[in-house]
Amino acid sequence: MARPKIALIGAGQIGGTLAHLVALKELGDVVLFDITDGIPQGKALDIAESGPSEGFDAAMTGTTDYADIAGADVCIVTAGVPRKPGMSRDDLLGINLKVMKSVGEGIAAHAPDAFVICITNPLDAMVWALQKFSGLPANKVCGMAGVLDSARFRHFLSLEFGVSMKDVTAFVLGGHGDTMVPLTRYSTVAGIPLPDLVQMGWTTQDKLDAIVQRTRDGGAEIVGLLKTGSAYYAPATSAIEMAEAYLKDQKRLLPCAAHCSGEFGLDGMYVGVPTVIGAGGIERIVDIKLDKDEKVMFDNSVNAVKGLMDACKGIDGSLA
Ligand code: A3D
Repeated sequence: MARPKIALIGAGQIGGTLAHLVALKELGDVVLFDITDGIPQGKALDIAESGPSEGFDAAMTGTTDYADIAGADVCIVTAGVPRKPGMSRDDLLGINLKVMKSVGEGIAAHAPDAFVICITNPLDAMVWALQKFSGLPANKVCGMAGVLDSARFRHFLSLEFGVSMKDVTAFVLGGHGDTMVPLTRYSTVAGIPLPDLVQMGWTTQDKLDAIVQRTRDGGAEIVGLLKTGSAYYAPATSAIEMAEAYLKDQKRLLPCAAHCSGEFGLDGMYVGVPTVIGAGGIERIVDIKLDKDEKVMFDNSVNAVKGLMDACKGIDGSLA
């Protein structure tokens, strides 16, 4: 059977890291696409030359021609610009919306059957626009954010509790921005919910609140340290987890930006929700019950995403 074909649209920091991970995990052959000639070809050749040492045979191609992504099984989109210190994700909207238009048209023309994972920020509005521009089925287009935000939350919690990250599960829902919603009630250590761990004296409510806030600020913390761009190792790993769930039909239950039509009382918009990812793409949205406080936070986040969607409609009339 032929190896799966994985197209990476955008060969910058995340795109290059994605290509390396695909190769190391032998998930399939890679086509790295970018508008800047030389970068995708150079990164593809560099990674291919690590094959003999690592022992992988995945083919690596770099290109500036959309025709080369033909028939891709998965497309991961990072094309656009990242933020710099002092910028919010929302500041990227105007420029990245135009990028989503060209990327959507390229995918529609050459890889209409692909499972598409968008990473470009501001995430929830960009994945919504990308789905509209591409015309692909909504269950085949999703956004990566919740896996990363939850991984950051899990990392901070494992440090606080002194336990393996493997035993910490966490859910961060809502839009990928300052209003994201880390759900402490649905986050656990080996099944023990965080509020119970506070009662058991494993941590204090103040410390937990600080971890929640650090999770919300997780992207900005890295931007502040790097100064020249945003995070790329953990974002790439998170998207690979989603791609692998699709390619191997794993039915993973992962939070991601998915098209809600009825779930969580939403209609026709993308926001971070728990989903099941398998060979059918986003096979299910898990409509968990939110309590009063969680609902207030989730609605606040949804409203922030709606504001960005309205801004997109103002820029590009075809989205209205
Ligand atoms: P960067 O290293 O700048 O790579 C972006 C690449 O996109 C560059 O190589 C550009 O040449 C290329 N590009 C620009 N326009 C186009 C186009 N029209 N078609 C094809 N390629 C194009 O950025 P990065 O890889 O660090 O980040 C990429 C995106 O991911 C940014 O928008 C970030 O804000 C976003 N991001 C999202 C998360 C989430 O959790 C959602 C996390 C980190 C970064």
